[in-house]
Amino acid sequence: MRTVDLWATDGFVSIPDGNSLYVWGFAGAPDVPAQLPGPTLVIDQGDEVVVNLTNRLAEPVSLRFPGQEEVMVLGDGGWEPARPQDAGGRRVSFMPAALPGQTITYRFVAARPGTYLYESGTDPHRQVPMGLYGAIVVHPADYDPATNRTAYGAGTGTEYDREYLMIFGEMDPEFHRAVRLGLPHDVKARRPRYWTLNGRCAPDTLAPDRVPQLPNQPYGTLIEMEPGERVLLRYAGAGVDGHPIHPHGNHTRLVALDGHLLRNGASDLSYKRFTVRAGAGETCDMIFEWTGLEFTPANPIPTVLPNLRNLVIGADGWTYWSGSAYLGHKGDLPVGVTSFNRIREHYIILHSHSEFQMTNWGEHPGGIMTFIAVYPAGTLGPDAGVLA
Ligand SMILES: [Cu+2]
Repeated sequence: MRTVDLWATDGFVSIPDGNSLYVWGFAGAPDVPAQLPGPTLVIDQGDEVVVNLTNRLAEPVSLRFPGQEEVMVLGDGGWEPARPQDAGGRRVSFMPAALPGQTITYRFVAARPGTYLYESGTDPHRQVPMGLYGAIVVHPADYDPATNRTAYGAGTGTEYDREYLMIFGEMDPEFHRAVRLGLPHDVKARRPRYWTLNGRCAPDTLAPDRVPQLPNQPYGTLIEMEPGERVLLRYAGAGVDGHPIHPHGNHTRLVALDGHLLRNGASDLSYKRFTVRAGAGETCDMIFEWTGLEFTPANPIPTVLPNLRNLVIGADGWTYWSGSAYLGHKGDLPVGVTSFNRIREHYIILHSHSEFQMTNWGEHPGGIMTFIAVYPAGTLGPDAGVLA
């Protein structure tokens, strides 16, 4: 059995344009601000999970666990099925809720491997966009981080070398301000200005996990890999909008939707796509591969240098490029250009193909954008891309 303690509370998140935004969210400890997204629950298949939710907000809050089985709530007479709540002939909550200051206890069985969301089941049209969401990753029964990294079990074609979780959302500052001040707000007037990847807006997405300047946005999304590796990308749509996501460099192979393996008996139903839409409430699991075409300076195959305009060299005066098309080699950069390249790695962009979602209140680049960093073989180490 696994026991998880969550607190529904409030806090602020940082935006790279210098703004900060009032949010609601889940915290993993008492007396700390909400974090965005809530703590990621990494569970082993078959585990019985007990979640204690303490409500520090001024209105009822509940938790729902779409995709999980045997969801129960602890009542006066013991465990009972978690049912929607009605009052005065009106549905007031999809799940039994904790009143302000109270604690409620849920239980579920993580019967199936996959990527899932957890989120508020009370006034979800307000509480989820305010930030009351997080993700559940269920590793299959035979998963072993040292010897058997697989999303859905050995033999399902979902073996991988590294895994990364990406939760998409968006924020409307007027709505957040209205909630903070207790002002009325018309949900139909919703107008997001910020789009988030693990609660962060680019370029903060590139910063490591748990950096001090983002105390309430602990999860970075720089994807790190070596050429030839299989990288599992777990997308979860926690917002209201759809987020069409693609990495450059290669297609991704979609292996599961909403925690369901795309396989029928012996027939593999997975397929490759360039852009995969992470819709509201949906999750997608994909395998990404990039080989670098094995270009080396000794290789007689001619290669074309990347277009300098695509590498943000020029008027901006900075780049992530090593200066060489060959992984692990350094080339010349124009005079006056600053390079953020560390060890002659390559960077591949991954972003929302709704290009306005790549902005922070109209300013590009921002929003849902990150990089896949491909390091020269043998340089990355085994610890990158392990969800613990
Ligand atoms: Cu693109």
